[in-house]
Amino acid sequence: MNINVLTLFPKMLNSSFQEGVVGQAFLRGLLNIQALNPRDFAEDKHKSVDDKPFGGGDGMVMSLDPLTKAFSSIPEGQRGPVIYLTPQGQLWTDAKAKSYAKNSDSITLVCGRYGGIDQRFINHFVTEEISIGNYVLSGGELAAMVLIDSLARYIPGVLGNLNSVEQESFSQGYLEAPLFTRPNGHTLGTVPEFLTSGHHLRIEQMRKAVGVIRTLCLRPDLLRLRFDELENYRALVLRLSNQDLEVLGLQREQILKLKSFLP
Ligand code: 6GU
Repeated sequence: MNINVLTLFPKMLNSSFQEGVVGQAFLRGLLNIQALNPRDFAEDKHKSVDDKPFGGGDGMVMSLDPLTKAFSSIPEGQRGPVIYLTPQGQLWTDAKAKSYAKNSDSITLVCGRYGGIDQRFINHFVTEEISIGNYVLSGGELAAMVLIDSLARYIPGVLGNLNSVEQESFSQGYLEAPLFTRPNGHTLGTVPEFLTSGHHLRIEQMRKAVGVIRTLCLRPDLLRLRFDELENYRALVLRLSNQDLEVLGLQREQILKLKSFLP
């Protein structure tokens, strides 16, 4: 996948493709990230990229020409959907990440700075406006990095095992069970008994049960599950010892009260 990023601060993106899973994808050529700086396309002697808004008001606006020239320097066949990162956009989701990764060979991310960009650029070139959450960032770069990271995980070959994406919270509609590693016995607690039973079917069933109940407690908005299934999982979790419940971060009282919940 080709990702073009229009940004006044291209160096900000470096950390996102020099480290970790995205960095590996970049090195292996699965992901090609290209930053374009409107400043390199400014034609006046001060290389200015912003101006006062018509009609007055606080702050500056990114100028139309440097941005448009930077964008036009991307060959037409390599632009793909054009996403403008702005707090006014629709919320980014894992479903959108999956859809872009699957359907687009190229995408272009436009990072705003100052008060925003000239509306005419949006009208003519932008296909979707995206926000990453209900807070304001000083520019779109951090949001672009969030998009790149979440997209990259859905590019075939980026994660060693595609199952590990599919098995995550947002894909399956419930959170994962807590994880533990050696040592088993520790002053901070003992690993739940079912995880050390060696019985793979029981482990998978209990992990799902714990994950579902945990979702109901922590993020009921994420849960996608039939009500009867849910009742089965609750019963399984209630059979755990108090010690196991505690180390899993669950409380019997709270699980019992979940009774009235309907998804
Ligand atoms: Cl995409 N941009 C900016 N500037 N602020 C944000 C955002 C984006 N998403 C949440 N806050």
